[in-house]
Amino acid sequence: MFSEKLFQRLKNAEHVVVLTGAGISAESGVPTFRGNEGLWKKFKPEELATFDAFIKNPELVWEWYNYRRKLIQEVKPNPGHYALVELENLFPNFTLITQNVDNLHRRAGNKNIIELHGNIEKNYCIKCGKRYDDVNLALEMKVPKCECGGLIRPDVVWFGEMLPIGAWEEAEEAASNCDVFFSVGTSGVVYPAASLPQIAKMNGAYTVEINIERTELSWFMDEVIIGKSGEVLPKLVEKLKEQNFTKILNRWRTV
Ligand code: BV8
Ligand code: ZN
Repeated sequence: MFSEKLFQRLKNAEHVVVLTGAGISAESGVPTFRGNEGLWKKFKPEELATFDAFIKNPELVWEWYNYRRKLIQEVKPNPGHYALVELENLFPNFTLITQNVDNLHRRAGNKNIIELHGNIEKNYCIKCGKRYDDVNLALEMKVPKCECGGLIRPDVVWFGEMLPIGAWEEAEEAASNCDVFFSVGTSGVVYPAASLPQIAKMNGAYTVEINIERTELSWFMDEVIIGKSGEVLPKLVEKLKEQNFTKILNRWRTV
Protein backbone atom coordinates (compact mmCIF):
# COMPACT_ATOMS: atom_id res chain seq x y z
CA MET A 1 0.00 0.00 0.00
CA PHE A 2 2.90 2.37 0.78
CA SER A 3 6.01 2.81 -1.37
CA GLU A 4 9.57 2.34 -0.09
CA LYS A 5 10.17 5.92 -1.25
CA LEU A 6 7.57 7.23 1.20
CA PHE A 7 9.25 5.51 4.14
CA GLN A 8 12.64 6.81 2.98
CA ARG A 9 11.28 10.34 2.92
CA LEU A 10 9.52 9.92 6.26
CA LYS A 11 12.68 8.48 7.88
CA ASN A 12 14.56 11.69 7.19
CA ALA A 13 11.56 14.02 7.57
CA GLU A 14 11.92 16.99 9.86
CA HIS A 15 8.49 18.47 9.14
CA VAL A 16 5.36 16.58 8.06
CA VAL A 17 2.20 18.43 6.99
CA VAL A 18 -1.28 16.95 6.57
CA LEU A 19 -4.18 18.72 4.81
CA THR A 20 -7.60 17.22 5.53
CA GLY A 21 -11.02 17.66 3.98
CA ALA A 22 -14.49 16.35 4.68
CA GLY A 23 -13.48 12.81 3.67
CA ILE A 24 -11.58 12.21 6.92
CA SER A 25 -14.81 12.76 8.87
CA ALA A 26 -16.95 10.61 6.54
CA GLU A 27 -16.31 7.44 8.60
CA SER A 28 -17.48 9.33 11.68
CA GLY A 29 -20.83 9.76 9.93
CA VAL A 30 -20.40 13.40 8.90
CA PRO A 31 -21.67 13.75 5.29
CA THR A 32 -19.10 15.13 2.86
CA PHE A 33 -19.90 18.11 0.68
CA ARG A 34 -19.77 16.74 -2.82
CA GLY A 35 -20.24 13.01 -2.38
CA ASN A 36 -23.46 11.12 -3.20
CA GLU A 37 -24.93 11.75 0.22
CA GLY A 38 -23.14 15.16 0.19
CA LEU A 39 -24.38 18.11 2.16
CA TRP A 40 -24.53 20.14 -1.04
CA LYS A 41 -26.94 17.56 -2.55
CA LYS A 42 -29.87 19.15 -0.82
CA PHE A 43 -28.61 22.71 -1.12
CA LYS A 44 -26.16 24.48 -3.39
CA PRO A 45 -23.15 26.09 -1.65
CA GLU A 46 -24.09 29.51 -3.02
CA GLU A 47 -27.57 29.08 -1.48
CA LEU A 48 -26.28 28.64 2.04
CA ALA A 49 -22.53 29.03 2.60
CA THR A 50 -22.34 32.71 1.60
CA PHE A 51 -22.80 36.00 3.47
CA ASP A 52 -25.47 37.14 1.00
CA ALA A 53 -27.48 33.96 1.53
CA PHE A 54 -27.29 34.57 5.29
CA ILE A 55 -28.42 38.21 5.04
CA LYS A 56 -31.24 37.21 2.70
CA ASN A 57 -32.45 34.33 4.84
CA PRO A 58 -30.70 34.19 8.25
CA GLU A 59 -33.13 31.66 9.70
CA LEU A 60 -32.60 29.15 6.83
CA VAL A 61 -28.82 29.41 6.97
CA TRP A 62 -28.81 29.32 10.80
CA GLU A 63 -31.09 26.25 10.71
CA TRP A 64 -28.71 24.50 8.27
CA TYR A 65 -25.76 25.13 10.59
CA ASN A 66 -27.76 23.96 13.62
CA TYR A 67 -28.66 20.76 11.72
CA ARG A 68 -24.91 20.22 11.14
CA ARG A 69 -23.96 21.21 14.71
CA LYS A 70 -26.47 18.69 16.10
CA LEU A 71 -25.09 16.02 13.78
CA ILE A 72 -21.50 16.78 14.85
CA GLN A 73 -22.48 16.65 18.54
CA GLU A 74 -23.63 13.07 18.02
CA VAL A 75 -20.52 11.78 16.20
CA LYS A 76 -16.99 11.14 17.38
CA PRO A 77 -13.52 11.05 15.86
CA ASN A 78 -12.71 7.89 13.87
CA PRO A 79 -9.45 5.84 13.61
CA GLY A 80 -8.25 8.20 10.86
CA HIS A 81 -8.41 11.18 13.24
CA TYR A 82 -6.63 9.23 16.00
CA ALA A 83 -3.90 8.06 13.60
CA LEU A 84 -3.09 11.74 12.92
CA VAL A 85 -2.65 12.30 16.67
CA GLU A 86 -0.09 9.44 16.67
CA LEU A 87 1.59 10.87 13.57
CA GLU A 88 1.91 14.24 15.32
CA ASN A 89 3.86 12.50 18.09
CA LEU A 90 6.23 10.74 15.68
CA PHE A 91 7.76 13.88 14.17
CA PRO A 92 9.41 16.85 15.83
CA ASN A 93 7.53 19.16 13.49
CA PHE A 94 3.97 18.34 12.45
CA THR A 95 1.29 20.69 11.08
CA LEU A 96 -2.33 19.68 10.60
CA ILE A 97 -4.21 21.97 8.21
CA THR A 98 -7.92 21.28 8.01
CA GLN A 99 -10.70 22.61 5.80
CA ASN A 100 -13.19 20.97 8.12
CA VAL A 101 -15.22 23.01 10.59
CA ASP A 102 -16.33 19.96 12.65
CA ASN A 103 -13.75 20.24 15.46
CA LEU A 104 -13.09 16.46 15.29
CA HIS A 105 -9.28 16.83 15.03
CA ARG A 106 -9.24 18.84 18.26
CA ARG A 107 -11.55 16.34 19.95
CA ALA A 108 -9.24 13.50 18.80
CA GLY A 109 -6.27 15.27 20.44
CA ASN A 110 -4.19 16.93 17.72
CA LYS A 111 -2.45 20.05 18.99
CA ASN A 112 -0.97 22.00 16.07
CA ILE A 113 -4.13 22.57 13.98
CA ILE A 114 -4.78 25.32 11.41
CA GLU A 115 -8.55 25.63 10.85
CA LEU A 116 -8.61 27.22 7.38
CA HIS A 117 -12.39 27.48 7.19
CA GLY A 118 -13.27 28.22 10.82
CA ASN A 119 -15.18 26.21 13.39
CA ILE A 120 -18.91 25.45 13.31
CA GLU A 121 -19.18 25.46 17.12
CA LYS A 122 -18.19 29.14 17.24
CA ASN A 123 -20.34 32.18 16.40
CA TYR A 124 -20.17 35.98 16.56
CA CYS A 125 -22.41 39.01 16.13
CA ILE A 126 -21.83 40.73 12.78
CA LYS A 127 -22.69 44.13 14.35
CA CYS A 128 -20.84 44.29 17.69
CA GLY A 129 -18.57 41.27 17.31
CA LYS A 130 -19.77 39.69 20.57
CA ARG A 131 -18.78 36.01 20.59
CA TYR A 132 -21.37 33.26 21.08
CA ASP A 133 -19.06 30.23 21.32
CA ASP A 134 -21.35 28.12 23.48
CA VAL A 135 -22.61 25.57 20.97
CA ASN A 136 -25.56 24.60 23.21
CA LEU A 137 -26.73 28.20 23.28
CA ALA A 138 -26.44 28.28 19.48
CA LEU A 139 -28.49 25.08 19.23
CA GLU A 140 -31.27 26.67 21.31
CA MET A 141 -31.48 29.71 19.08
CA LYS A 142 -33.99 29.77 16.29
CA VAL A 143 -33.39 33.31 15.14
CA PRO A 144 -29.69 34.28 15.38
CA LYS A 145 -30.10 37.70 17.07
CA CYS A 146 -27.60 39.38 19.42
CA GLU A 147 -28.75 41.51 22.38
CA CYS A 148 -27.54 44.53 20.36
CA GLY A 149 -29.96 43.56 17.60
CA GLY A 150 -27.23 42.44 15.22
CA LEU A 151 -27.32 39.06 13.48
CA ILE A 152 -25.23 36.23 14.96
CA ARG A 153 -23.36 34.16 12.33
CA PRO A 154 -21.34 30.93 12.42
CA ASP A 155 -17.58 31.54 12.67
CA VAL A 156 -16.87 29.72 9.42
CA VAL A 157 -15.41 31.02 6.14
CA TRP A 158 -18.10 31.38 3.49
CA PHE A 159 -17.49 31.41 -0.25
CA GLY A 160 -16.13 34.77 -1.28
CA GLU A 161 -14.76 35.46 2.20
CA MET A 162 -11.13 35.77 3.18
CA LEU A 163 -9.64 33.02 5.31
CA PRO A 164 -9.01 33.77 9.00
CA ILE A 165 -6.17 36.30 9.45
CA GLY A 166 -2.91 34.44 9.66
CA ALA A 167 -4.40 31.00 8.99
CA TRP A 168 -3.71 31.12 5.27
CA GLU A 169 -0.20 32.57 5.75
CA GLU A 170 0.62 29.92 8.37
CA ALA A 171 -0.68 27.12 6.13
CA GLU A 172 1.24 28.43 3.11
CA GLU A 173 4.42 28.69 5.22
CA ALA A 174 4.02 25.11 6.50
CA ALA A 175 3.36 23.72 3.00
CA SER A 176 6.41 25.59 1.65
CA ASN A 177 8.70 24.19 4.34
CA CYS A 178 7.90 20.55 4.76
CA ASP A 179 9.47 17.24 3.74
CA VAL A 180 6.32 15.18 3.29
CA PHE A 181 2.80 16.55 2.56
CA PHE A 182 -0.31 14.39 2.88
CA SER A 183 -3.63 15.44 1.28
CA VAL A 184 -6.33 13.38 2.97
CA GLY A 185 -10.05 13.18 2.12
CA THR A 186 -10.34 16.30 0.02
CA SER A 187 -11.71 16.66 -3.49
CA GLY A 188 -9.29 19.53 -4.08
CA VAL A 189 -11.89 21.86 -5.60
CA VAL A 190 -11.98 24.63 -3.00
CA TYR A 191 -9.29 27.29 -3.20
CA PRO A 192 -6.97 28.53 -1.88
CA ALA A 193 -6.79 25.34 0.29
CA ALA A 194 -6.50 23.12 -2.81
CA SER A 195 -3.33 24.98 -3.88
CA LEU A 196 -1.42 23.83 -0.77
CA PRO A 197 -0.35 20.41 -2.13
CA GLN A 198 1.07 22.11 -5.21
CA ILE A 199 2.89 24.68 -3.08
CA ALA A 200 4.40 21.80 -1.10
CA LYS A 201 5.44 19.97 -4.25
CA MET A 202 6.99 23.10 -5.79
CA ASN A 203 9.08 23.45 -2.64
CA GLY A 204 10.45 19.92 -2.79
CA ALA A 205 8.07 18.00 -0.53
CA TYR A 206 7.08 14.41 -1.27
CA THR A 207 3.31 14.63 -1.82
CA VAL A 208 0.90 11.83 -0.96
CA GLU A 209 -2.87 11.72 -1.56
CA ILE A 210 -5.14 9.44 0.48
CA ASN A 211 -8.68 9.24 -0.91
CA ILE A 212 -11.30 6.67 -1.87
CA GLU A 213 -11.00 7.88 -5.47
CA ARG A 214 -8.68 9.96 -7.65
CA THR A 215 -9.23 13.71 -7.50
CA GLU A 216 -8.33 16.89 -9.42
CA LEU A 217 -5.01 16.87 -7.55
CA SER A 218 -4.00 13.24 -8.18
CA TRP A 219 -2.20 13.92 -11.46
CA PHE A 220 0.75 15.74 -9.81
CA MET A 221 0.98 13.80 -6.53
CA ASP A 222 4.10 11.66 -5.98
CA GLU A 223 1.91 8.91 -4.54
CA VAL A 224 -1.85 8.28 -4.62
CA ILE A 225 -3.22 5.75 -2.12
CA ILE A 226 -6.79 4.71 -2.83
CA GLY A 227 -8.50 3.72 0.39
CA LYS A 228 -10.48 4.95 3.35
CA SER A 229 -8.49 7.32 5.57
CA GLY A 230 -9.84 5.47 8.64
CA GLU A 231 -8.06 2.35 7.38
CA VAL A 232 -5.02 3.73 5.51
CA LEU A 233 -3.77 6.14 8.20
CA PRO A 234 -3.76 3.58 11.07
CA LYS A 235 -1.91 1.16 8.76
CA LEU A 236 0.70 3.84 8.01
CA VAL A 237 1.24 4.48 11.74
CA GLU A 238 1.48 0.73 12.37
CA LYS A 239 4.15 0.36 9.64
CA LEU A 240 6.12 3.29 11.04
CA LYS A 241 6.04 1.73 14.50
CA GLU A 242 7.10 -1.66 13.07
CA GLN A 243 10.17 0.12 11.70
CA ASN A 244 10.61 1.36 15.29
CA PHE A 245 10.19 4.86 14.11
CA THR A 246 11.14 7.25 16.86
CA LYS A 247 11.19 10.99 17.03
CA ILE A 248 14.04 12.31 14.91
CA LEU A 249 15.32 14.11 18.01
CA ASN A 250 15.80 10.82 19.91
CA ARG A 251 17.66 9.41 16.93
CA TRP A 252 19.96 12.40 16.88
CA ARG A 253 20.49 11.95 20.59
CA THR A 254 21.63 8.34 20.07
CA VAL A 255 23.99 9.19 17.18
C1 BV8 B 1 -11.27 33.05 -0.87
C2 BV8 B 1 -16.90 26.44 5.38
C3 BV8 B 1 -9.91 35.00 -1.15
C4 BV8 B 1 -18.36 26.68 5.42
C5 BV8 B 1 -16.19 26.12 3.06
C6 BV8 B 1 -8.77 30.63 -6.48
C7 BV8 B 1 -8.13 31.27 -5.43
C8 BV8 B 1 -8.88 31.77 -4.38
C9 BV8 B 1 -10.27 31.64 -4.35
C10 BV8 B 1 -10.93 31.00 -5.38
C11 BV8 B 1 -10.18 30.49 -6.44
N1 BV8 B 1 -11.06 29.90 -7.30
C12 BV8 B 1 -12.32 30.01 -6.80
C13 BV8 B 1 -12.28 30.70 -5.66
C14 BV8 B 1 -13.45 31.04 -4.85
C15 BV8 B 1 -13.83 29.98 -3.83
C16 BV8 B 1 -13.77 28.57 -4.36
O1 BV8 B 1 -12.78 27.87 -4.13
N2 BV8 B 1 -14.80 28.14 -5.03
C17 BV8 B 1 -14.80 26.76 -5.52
C18 BV8 B 1 -16.16 26.12 -5.25
C19 BV8 B 1 -14.43 26.79 -6.98
N3 BV8 B 1 -13.01 30.11 -2.65
C20 BV8 B 1 -13.38 30.97 -1.69
O2 BV8 B 1 -14.35 31.71 -1.77
C21 BV8 B 1 -12.51 31.00 -0.44
N4 BV8 B 1 -12.14 32.35 -0.11
O3 BV8 B 1 -10.87 32.62 -1.89
O4 BV8 B 1 -10.87 34.29 -0.37
C22 BV8 B 1 -8.52 34.49 -0.96
C23 BV8 B 1 -7.70 34.30 -2.08
C24 BV8 B 1 -6.40 33.83 -1.91
C25 BV8 B 1 -5.93 33.57 -0.62
C26 BV8 B 1 -6.76 33.75 0.48
C27 BV8 B 1 -8.06 34.18 0.32
C28 BV8 B 1 -13.27 30.47 0.75
C29 BV8 B 1 -13.58 29.02 0.56
C30 BV8 B 1 -14.13 28.43 1.87
C31 BV8 B 1 -15.56 28.03 1.68
N5 BV8 B 1 -16.03 27.39 2.91
N6 BV8 B 1 -16.60 25.60 4.22
C32 BV8 B 1 -19.12 25.42 5.73
O5 BV8 B 1 -18.51 24.36 5.97
O6 BV8 B 1 -20.36 25.51 5.77
S1 BV8 B 1 -15.79 25.09 1.79
C33 BV8 B 1 -16.22 23.47 2.07
O7 BV8 B 1 -15.52 22.76 1.01
C34 BV8 B 1 -15.70 22.83 3.35
O8 BV8 B 1 -14.86 23.63 4.13
C35 BV8 B 1 -14.91 21.65 2.81
O9 BV8 B 1 -13.95 21.21 3.66
C36 BV8 B 1 -14.36 22.28 1.60
C37 BV8 B 1 -13.62 21.42 0.63
O10 BV8 B 1 -14.41 20.31 0.35
P1 BV8 B 1 -13.78 18.89 0.78
O11 BV8 B 1 -13.35 18.98 2.20
O12 BV8 B 1 -12.75 18.52 -0.21
O13 BV8 B 1 -15.05 17.98 0.73
P2 BV8 B 1 -15.69 17.26 -0.55
O14 BV8 B 1 -17.00 16.71 -0.15
O15 BV8 B 1 -15.57 18.17 -1.73
O16 BV8 B 1 -14.68 16.03 -0.84
C38 BV8 B 1 -14.59 14.98 0.10
C39 BV8 B 1 -13.48 14.07 -0.43
O17 BV8 B 1 -13.30 13.01 0.50
C40 BV8 B 1 -13.81 13.43 -1.78
O18 BV8 B 1 -12.68 13.51 -2.60
C41 BV8 B 1 -14.10 11.96 -1.40
O19 BV8 B 1 -13.70 11.08 -2.43
C42 BV8 B 1 -13.22 11.79 -0.19
N7 BV8 B 1 -13.65 10.76 0.77
C43 BV8 B 1 -14.93 10.41 1.12
N8 BV8 B 1 -14.87 9.43 2.08
C44 BV8 B 1 -13.55 9.21 2.34
C45 BV8 B 1 -12.78 10.04 1.51
N9 BV8 B 1 -11.42 10.03 1.52
C46 BV8 B 1 -10.81 9.18 2.38
N10 BV8 B 1 -11.50 8.35 3.22
C47 BV8 B 1 -12.87 8.34 3.21
N11 BV8 B 1 -13.52 7.50 4.04
ZN1 ZN C 1 -24.16 42.34 18.87
